[in-house]
Amino acid sequence: MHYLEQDDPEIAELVRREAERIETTLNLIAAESHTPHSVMAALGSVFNEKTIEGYPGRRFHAGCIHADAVEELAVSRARALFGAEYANVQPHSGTSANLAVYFSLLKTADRVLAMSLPHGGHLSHGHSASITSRCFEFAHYPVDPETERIDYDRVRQIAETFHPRMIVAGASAYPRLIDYDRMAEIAAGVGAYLMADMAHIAGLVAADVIPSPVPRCDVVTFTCYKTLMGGRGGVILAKGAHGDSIDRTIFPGSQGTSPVNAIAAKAVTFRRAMAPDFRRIQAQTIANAQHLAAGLHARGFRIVTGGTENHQVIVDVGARGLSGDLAEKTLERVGIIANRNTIPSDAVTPPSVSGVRLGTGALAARGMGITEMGRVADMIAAALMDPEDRQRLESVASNGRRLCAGFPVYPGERYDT
Ligand code: DSN
Repeated sequence: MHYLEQDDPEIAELVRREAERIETTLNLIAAESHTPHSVMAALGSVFNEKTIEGYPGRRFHAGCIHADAVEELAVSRARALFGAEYANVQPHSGTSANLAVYFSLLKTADRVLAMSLPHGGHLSHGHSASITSRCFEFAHYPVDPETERIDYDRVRQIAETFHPRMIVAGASAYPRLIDYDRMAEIAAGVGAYLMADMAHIAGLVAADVIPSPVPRCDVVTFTCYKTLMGGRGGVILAKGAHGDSIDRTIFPGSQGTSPVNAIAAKAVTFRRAMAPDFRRIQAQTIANAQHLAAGLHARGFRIVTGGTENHQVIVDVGARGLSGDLAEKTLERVGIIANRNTIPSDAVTPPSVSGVRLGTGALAARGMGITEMGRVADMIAAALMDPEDRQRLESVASNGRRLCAGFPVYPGERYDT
């Protein structure tokens, strides 16, 4: 902060304000967590300066001796953490990783079957707004309209008529476990590759508190900054046989140099994910989500799928006469940060959606447990009771600030100059 203040006081001030925002609000964004100092240190290190096209031992620039060691550590730790034959730690993001997988294993215009976006899938799984849909022919499987869970018989049925070359298992808004055994059987039955996008649940998988897709899939992609609590960026895990092709598709196929500071941060993230404390946080994340879901249900909210088995709770605020948009804005007014989300029954398209997606990774990372989830459920219920009741909203906001003060994210003087 000292150097930033000298060179750019405006950005320094924004960093301080963002740190204050993080400290004083309850982060329920399912795609975020809090990043430890060690990961931040790697991200802000001199490795930012290094250009490293290629792979360790076969670079297109000199001076890579330490960068090579960083990448080798990141790769070996990723493989050990997830039990994978192959890892590529260079993807800039989850979407870059997914694109690289499609272009490695498929030919342009090949067919892919993935989960529908409004039912929980992701843009990079072939949504019409994504470049992925222009390069490959996607079909999408829905969830069951009653249970709101994946209907594996329906997935099989679609696969048998669509004949995909690849099936994607994975979601950005799905609070239930995915049965990778069944997905693998379906993929094998139609001769398709099985890819899992475990971006949201990578921390839970690393800690072994939910089943891993790695043993049953040809390829698994993920990002490091959600439940995994790391820096930004993507990773690809795969069976060894796909390694050469994926390497070539990442570099030189779709990326130039990869940021060594981000790769170093990934290495630190994987090491931290092997520690007992990390496992405790991940187990707490799920316990918190289940407690929050039960608490909101008890306060009259309909929870999509009736509960959760991971870090996500998807609330049907439409059933209470609210739009997801209004709920998101009202919660932000009281310092509860979440995002509006489609729910399976939504007939409308974003931004007018009737769900709110809550994730408990960040609250568990700052030390909150089930007692605090009861208080958070109370606050959400009170805030959403009447978004026009300014007095009530102020009282909820002040409860939230008190709760945050007891669970500092970044204790100490870190943001002083
Ligand atoms: N995949 C997006 C989300 O789930 O919010 C961003 O990471």
